[in-house]
Amino acid sequence: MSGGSLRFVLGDQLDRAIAALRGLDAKTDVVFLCEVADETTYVPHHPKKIAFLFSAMRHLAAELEADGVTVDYIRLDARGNTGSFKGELERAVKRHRPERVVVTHPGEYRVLADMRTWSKALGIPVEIREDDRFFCALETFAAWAEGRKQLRMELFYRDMRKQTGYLMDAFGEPVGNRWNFDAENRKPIPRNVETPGPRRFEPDAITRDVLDLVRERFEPGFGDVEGFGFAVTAADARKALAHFVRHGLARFGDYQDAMRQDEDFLFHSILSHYMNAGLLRPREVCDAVQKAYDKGDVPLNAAEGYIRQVIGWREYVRGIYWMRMPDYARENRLGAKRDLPDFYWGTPTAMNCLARVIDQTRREAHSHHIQRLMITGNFALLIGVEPVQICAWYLAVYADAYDWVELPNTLGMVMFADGGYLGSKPYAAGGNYINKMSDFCGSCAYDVRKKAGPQACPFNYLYWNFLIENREVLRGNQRLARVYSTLDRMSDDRKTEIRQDSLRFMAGLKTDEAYAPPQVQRDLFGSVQTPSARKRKAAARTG
Ligand code: DLZ
Ligand code: SF4
Repeated sequence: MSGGSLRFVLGDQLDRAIAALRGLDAKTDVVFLCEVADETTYVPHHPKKIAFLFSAMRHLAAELEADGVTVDYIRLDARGNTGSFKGELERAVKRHRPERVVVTHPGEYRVLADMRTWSKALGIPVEIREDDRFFCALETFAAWAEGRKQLRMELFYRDMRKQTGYLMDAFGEPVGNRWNFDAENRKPIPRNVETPGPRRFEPDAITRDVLDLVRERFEPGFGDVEGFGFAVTAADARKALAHFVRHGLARFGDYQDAMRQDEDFLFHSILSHYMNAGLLRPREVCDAVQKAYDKGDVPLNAAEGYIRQVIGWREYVRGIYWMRMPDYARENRLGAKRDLPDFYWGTPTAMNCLARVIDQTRREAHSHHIQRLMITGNFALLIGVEPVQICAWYLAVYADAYDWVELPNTLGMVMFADGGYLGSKPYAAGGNYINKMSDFCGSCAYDVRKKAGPQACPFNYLYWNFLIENREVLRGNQRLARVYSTLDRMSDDRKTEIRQDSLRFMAGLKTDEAYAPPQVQRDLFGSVQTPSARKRKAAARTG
């Protein structure tokens, strides 16, 4: 090529209109994509997530080639694959001798830190373009946040509604005269409701090749590629969007917080992995939802609830991530240090809610926000799992997880490890909440109505134990004032009982080295160590 630009597209930037491809000159430029071992192993990603990304990458490459664009695509098993973005880029630059490299701002801090070294290493300019798939530019978010004592998602969201015009009337007021219909979105799901499930797609030849590779290289892992049915092209992702808008959206609002043990998806859209990888633009998703509302096909609480997730929460966590990194990844204000229990990686647990949600995660590389926040997240919060370990778990097991979205959601929202920067109170809950929102408790070995003793639902005493253990940090939180007054009124005997039940329960949570679950420790730049490796290193240092 010599002279043109090398356009480097990462695995979660699979959008024909991505910034790095803009102004592409098909005569002189080469588009570059690479499958690299580092990205597949820095956390032990779910095999379906790896298969999804590799297949979508290969499909994008094929589409571009069919349009006459020169594509240099490095497969994971290509000879000489160095296993890293930087190594592969260096080899590509030697092959093509471009004048410059053009990339889009990545979704993870560790990749940005690496990217900033590329120009020097390669001896040519590396242009890092803003990722404009988002509604709110990072600079705009920083300007919005500046000078505010406390950030509030709701205020950011209102500004985004005004800016985008979604669900706004001709007078600049929110449609329905209210900004937020969340209070109407917490209905328990009635029995015998028919749910649509996500649209699934039969693997084509490209996907079948990828599935073979993933089976060989990444199984056994947490989950497998059996039943793989994700869309892997923008065209199919659009069909999945249309399917959701037609069959799921109308009831998404009412039941978005509900959980059912025999239903994996209820009325959720299962579109986040498409949006986060670049197959769907958030704007086209919101446009489709707005259109369905305008046509009278879906109620306002459904349209508003959905649009809020996309233009509000999703953009808000991204803004916080980039404003607060790299320090954010190290936050641990509650001083939590317990190892993640083995059952997160699939060993049995008698707690039915956790067993079901983890099993679904293993099968589908997906669970919905309340399953993540109030089951797996709530439990990790209550027993005090070290934030870096639970963050790595979420990053690994969910097909839609990248650091920009996973870290604030897990470290901030779930673990309250940022001291309330992202959310104003910890989302701690006992068994009552889970029982109200699901049908898990009916088939559980524990009794959700019992508060104490070996048969009692562990969430019931762990909830109070969490408040006792973190009293110093949390007692001043206004939103916890009522629960702390209740705790203060409890007899000493009752508090002792709570402590004893909790200690007994936690002593039984084994973290068995012999099983060697792929637990991970991630340092600032993303290198990962299993606990066994950590312990071996520590032993080597002391011995
Ligand atoms: C998650 C992932 C995986 C598993 N593999 C690759 C890969 O081989 N090549 C690639 O370009 N991207 C991959 N990704 C997505 C990257 O991890 C993601 O682009 C960065 O973390 C930046 O968000
Ligand atoms: Fe979960 Fe407790 Fe209900 Fe069992 S009884 S499913 S542990 S909330």
